Amino acid sequence: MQYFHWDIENDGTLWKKLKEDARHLSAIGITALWLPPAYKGYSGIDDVGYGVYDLYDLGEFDQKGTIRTKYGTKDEYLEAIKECHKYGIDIYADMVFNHKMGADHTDAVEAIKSDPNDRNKDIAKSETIKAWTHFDFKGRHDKYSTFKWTAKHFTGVDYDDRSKHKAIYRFKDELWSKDVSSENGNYDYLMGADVDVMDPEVKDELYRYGLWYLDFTDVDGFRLDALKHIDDSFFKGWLAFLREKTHKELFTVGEYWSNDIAELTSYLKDIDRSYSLFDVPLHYHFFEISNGGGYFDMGAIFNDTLVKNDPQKAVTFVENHDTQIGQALQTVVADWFKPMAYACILLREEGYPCIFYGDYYGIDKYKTRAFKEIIDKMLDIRKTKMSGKRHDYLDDRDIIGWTYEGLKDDEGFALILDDGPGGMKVMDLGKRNANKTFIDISGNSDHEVTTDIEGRATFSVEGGNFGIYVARSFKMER
Ligand SMILES: [Ca+2]
Ligand SMILES: [Ca+2]
Repeated sequence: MQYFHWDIENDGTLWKKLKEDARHLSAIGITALWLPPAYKGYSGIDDVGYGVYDLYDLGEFDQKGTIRTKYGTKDEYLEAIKECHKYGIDIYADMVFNHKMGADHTDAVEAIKSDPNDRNKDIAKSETIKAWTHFDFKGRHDKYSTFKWTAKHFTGVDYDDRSKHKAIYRFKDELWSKDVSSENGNYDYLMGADVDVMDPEVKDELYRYGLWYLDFTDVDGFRLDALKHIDDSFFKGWLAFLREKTHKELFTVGEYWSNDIAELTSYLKDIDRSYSLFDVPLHYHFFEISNGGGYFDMGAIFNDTLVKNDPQKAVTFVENHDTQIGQALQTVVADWFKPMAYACILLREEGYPCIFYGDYYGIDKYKTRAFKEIIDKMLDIRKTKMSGKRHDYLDDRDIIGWTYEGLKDDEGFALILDDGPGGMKVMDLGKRNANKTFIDISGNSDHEVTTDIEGRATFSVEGGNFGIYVARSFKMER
């Protein structure tokens, strides 16, 4: 589960809440949590965590007007992790290395403006600018690291404090990294002061930081931010180093925000498949179906997705803190389809599914719906009934479905999904399930379906709706 959304209250209680929630999360079947960036951001308690100021300040030092972060203090963070481990839940920390923000001073630097639409092109002569690139972290008093960031550790900025001019400035002695996304010519620059991850001093510091973080927090893996903007080779080396030093698996998933399966596949090749990626194309399918008025070809729902092409490296998700309502990449999956999208990631064995906090608990600020009840049911089915042979029926533009036959005493389940006007489908639950009665536990219908002597049955579904059929004897685990 991604254990945050963008608009969580900045009251510093998330780590405490997590500590109290750990037992429940474990009981419903959550095995790992992606937590938000835990370090101090430039906007203090308002910072979601992506506006990184000091990577070593996990809510411990009086910097940016606060000791705690949006989510709490360093001690509360460490306690929450400990409690999760007690219940067998792994923790993945969010690593934001692409940029830093809220420098303590400016540096005078020779810089050249890049064309915003083709950053390989210079559009002015070199000039001396005042760049916000000097970080000395006075409030931390050199605890954990004495490293001070200055202009030479960055490639560029988007503001000159001398002319008060906003533009994309590349430092004259630096070049944009080559192995980044080619969007806008070269997508090395995203925001803030762009960290030059290939600089030997920076590389040393970030390698040291990775070891420190693992030792200090005891996290089990990572979520890597903004990979389109960071040289392909960096994290491959960083993770290899940490895995070798710690002898741990360090499961890692990267955010490479692209809807193009070919781009994701080529990125995975470049990093020797050393970490997983979020299945962005699958998210876009969910978004399109939910806004498509039935016209999406449901039979093609998994085509050109990571979960189909490289399931072992696919982290599937329905929504995240960037796609949610009010955010930059807003591509909200509409409510009517959301449970169906969760069925697609939770009720198949391919991929590593990630539930969004905002979908599970709802987002108070926007009064969005909480899907806790139906997700809990699906998690139960995932744990107890997703076994045996699967029969796929991805063969129709509107109504699709699949069944699992189950193993031993279990009867498996059948799922039917429809983005169109409704109808029916014959599906096979296997001979082992002949002459059994199945009921819909989705809450959408009170249908009962009985299989024939071959284990087949006809399932019907209302327009734009779904059903999850389990044997009549099924009881929720809790
Ligand atoms: Ca960059
Ligand atoms: Ca359709």
